[in-house]
Amino acid sequence: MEHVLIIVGIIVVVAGGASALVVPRLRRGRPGTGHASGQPAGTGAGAGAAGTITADDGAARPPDTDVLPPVPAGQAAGVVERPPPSAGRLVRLRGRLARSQTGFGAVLLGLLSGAKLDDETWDQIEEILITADMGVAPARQLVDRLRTEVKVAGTRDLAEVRALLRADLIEQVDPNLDRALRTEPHGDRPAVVLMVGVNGTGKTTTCGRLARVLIGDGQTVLLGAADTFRAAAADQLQTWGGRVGAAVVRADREGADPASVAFEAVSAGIAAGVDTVIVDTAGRLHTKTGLMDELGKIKRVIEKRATVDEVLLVLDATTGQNGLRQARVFAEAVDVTGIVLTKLDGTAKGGIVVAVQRELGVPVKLVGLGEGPDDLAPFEPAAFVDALLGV
Ligand SMILES: Nc1nc2c(ncn2[C@@H]2O[C@H](COP(=O)(O)OP(=O)(O)O)[C@@H](O)[C@H]2O)c(=O)[nH]1
Ligand SMILES: [Mg+2]
Repeated sequence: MEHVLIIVGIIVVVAGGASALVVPRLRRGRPGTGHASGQPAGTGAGAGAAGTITADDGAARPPDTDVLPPVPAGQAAGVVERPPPSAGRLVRLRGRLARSQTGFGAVLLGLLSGAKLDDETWDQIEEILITADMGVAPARQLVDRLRTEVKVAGTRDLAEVRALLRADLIEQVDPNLDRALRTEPHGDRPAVVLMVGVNGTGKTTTCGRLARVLIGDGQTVLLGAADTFRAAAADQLQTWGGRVGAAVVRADREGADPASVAFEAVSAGIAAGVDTVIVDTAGRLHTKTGLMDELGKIKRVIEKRATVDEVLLVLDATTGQNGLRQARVFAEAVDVTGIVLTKLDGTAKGGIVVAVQRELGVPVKLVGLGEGPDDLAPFEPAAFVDALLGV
């Protein structure tokens, strides 16, 4: 019989030096002052030491897994960085979006305030919106409305048409959706966030960056590496954990049962008293049915110990219609509670925000605007539209 070793690594750095901690109560216990963000992991003085916590808090194991007690990871820790708070990030990062939307706002506004605004021009405006992946129906709706508004206002003044366009775009993005991330613990149970999506969309990166956001905002976080398909995926998550001071629960080999790892991660999170457990998953598309079954199982197994508060679907904004098709498949298999739209820095297709929200009836909660550790931002409709328009 194969045994699955769950390795629990925890990296805790205390102010001014390094210290190992065994079975800590982490809640509200911040991982120390750390070091300035931007310093590369694994360099410099004051590196943290790795300790261990036990994932075995006496709870019954799920019947279909065979999990040995955790063993000390003993891995070397890098320098723990202190990420900046997440508030206002989208505003700071909007240059990334504006760069990728080359001409979108300028072309639209040029047409709207240009010499002639006839049927052909309105068709062009609609086409630009469709080309930005907004979707045909929302683009038509926006154009119909804007057309009426421009007529009623009786103006072609650039500032005025810009204000009308901005308001209509914000409405399409829907400022009333609840985009709050549910990451607050429930009494002595941590909040649980499940990250899903196909390979390469940015799940593992988002797990790490979200951990940074939460830790920067004062929470404690544990990461679960339930992508057991490739050992490199767990290593990647562990690197993120090491940088921000989040414990990581992982299997010791490729192909281990992902649901077991998820279960152990949540159990370890409860034992350690962290605020939030973030579980990374695999996204091999060629085994679609298997993948969906696996995600369902991961969720059910976690629910033996805690509530899954968020199922975040990570979508690559550059994949357009293909991404939308993926989203549909995932939404049928798991209750997606929020969308993370990555790689918005590399596309002129910002309209995908509108299309995917319509498709799934679920809000975009986070956006990725680069590959850097702090390039994940809470989504804000007005700041997003301003960036699209190149304000
Ligand atoms: N430009 C850009 N690259 C990103 C973004 N998010 C993730 N990536 C990159 O996408 C690649 C795949 O990310 P990864 O997290 O490993 O995807 P996973 O397979 O879903 O876990 C990595 O090279 C990331 O750096 C983003 O917002 N912008
Ligand atoms: Mg991954």
